[in-house]
Amino acid sequence: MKRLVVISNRVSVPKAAGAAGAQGGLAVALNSALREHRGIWFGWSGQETEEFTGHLDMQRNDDVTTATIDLEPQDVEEYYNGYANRTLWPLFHYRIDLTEYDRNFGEGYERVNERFADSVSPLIEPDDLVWIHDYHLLPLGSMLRRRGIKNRIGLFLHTPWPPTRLLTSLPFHERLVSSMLECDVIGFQTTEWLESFLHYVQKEMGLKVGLDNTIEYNGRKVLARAFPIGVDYEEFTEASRGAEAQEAYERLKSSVRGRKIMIGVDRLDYSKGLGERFESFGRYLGDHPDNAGDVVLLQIAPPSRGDVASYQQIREDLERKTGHINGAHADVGFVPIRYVNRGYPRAQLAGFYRAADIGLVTPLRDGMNLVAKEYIAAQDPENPGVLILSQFAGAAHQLKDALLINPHSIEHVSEAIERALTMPLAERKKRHEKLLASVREQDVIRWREDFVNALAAKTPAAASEVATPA
Ligand code: GDG
Repeated sequence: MKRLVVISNRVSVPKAAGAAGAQGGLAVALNSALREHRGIWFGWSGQETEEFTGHLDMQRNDDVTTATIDLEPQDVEEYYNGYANRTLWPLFHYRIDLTEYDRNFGEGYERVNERFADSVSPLIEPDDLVWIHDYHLLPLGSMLRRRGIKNRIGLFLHTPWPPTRLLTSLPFHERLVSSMLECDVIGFQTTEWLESFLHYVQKEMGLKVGLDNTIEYNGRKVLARAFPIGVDYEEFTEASRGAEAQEAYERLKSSVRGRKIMIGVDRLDYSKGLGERFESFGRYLGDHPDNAGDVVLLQIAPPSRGDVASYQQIREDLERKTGHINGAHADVGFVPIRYVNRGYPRAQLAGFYRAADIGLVTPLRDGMNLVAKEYIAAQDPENPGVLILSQFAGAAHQLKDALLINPHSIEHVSEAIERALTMPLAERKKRHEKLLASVREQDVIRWREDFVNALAAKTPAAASEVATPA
């Protein structure tokens, strides 16, 4: 079996055997792929150094080798806080109003990608499969090619791909996309983002796309395909039945004293539609004064990217909105929105999901959204809750039995809350059964097997013959 070299902005490994449950599904999936393929995971350590030295910190941990580099403060400012999170992230989430174009950001982004290429190329052996992740590293494949790397290279984008009309507002957009086309496989979360990408390469670059979704570029064929990411179904359902989850479940249930619970779990990010979500709940409370004391929204929102101004802004907005809605609808012994700016261990999160009658997942735009799938996986099939899901999340392509809503319409979301709260058990079970089948089938293991098989240029038939070691 070929060795796998995974490259992402940050590297996440289990601290010790058995600690995998504390991590996200993506880290779990990549770790298991790396163990199976005896691979290396390369990325930024998250640490800063005064002057870039290229020093590689190599560690072997639970059968996975990690290699990390430190970056200079200017790199972090221009590449990570700058081009990645102030230019590409908002643009890829259709927020052209928040997109900042600054030449220094672009230069920092290229510089750090070159630094990644310099540092990782000596680790790549001739037969290795190279798998690059996400919007931080779009041009890395081309930089590896310039260093003579002839291996199969894949790139997977975890975010949406924007419509051509938005993308063309990015200075040097064609250079960026051309650099991506040096990879052999380019993966997207859904066919929607894939189609946007194919539209761009055809209309803006005049390239030919075959019926098999291969793009002809410089005499080579590049496969572009959708590989919808999933959750680690086994791990998550098991966690949701464990003691830690049960304790969290009971703690939450007893704290609401018989009231219904809605849950939201999101990194504190403007793409997640938290402000609109709070307003929708405020509308529901206003429209149903008789039921207003009967339902609580638990919103878990660990802060992220706090160095970026738009993230400080959203935090302030949400504090104001929470205060406003709670002020209008709270009573002695009752507060409608519990807004919590901290993270919880995964097992506790699973218990909270299971305790919640409604999962409220209302991003304005999201590549996939794993929270929607985790909520489904954690439910009790005999008494499942209802998922209210934004039509603009990649997950909506798959989870069609959720209550799909337009998150911009507070009336629409408020009506969906009412519908979910009053949905009969039989309908809840029927919907959940279908949703669960889809979450179970399209899990994170399948995602990475499909991608790695495409990267290894195996046909789907051949891929299904590959046994997955336990
Ligand atoms: C990007 C794309 C795509 C959240 N709070 C806590 C916690 N989380 C975990 C959730 C979930 C993960 O973080 C968030 O994943 P999402 O998919 O919902 O969103 P992004 O972070 O924006 O992820 C997205 C994803 O990449 C994967 O490709 O689906 O579209 O934007 O797993 O559970 N985990 C713990 N405590 C928390 O408080 N332990």
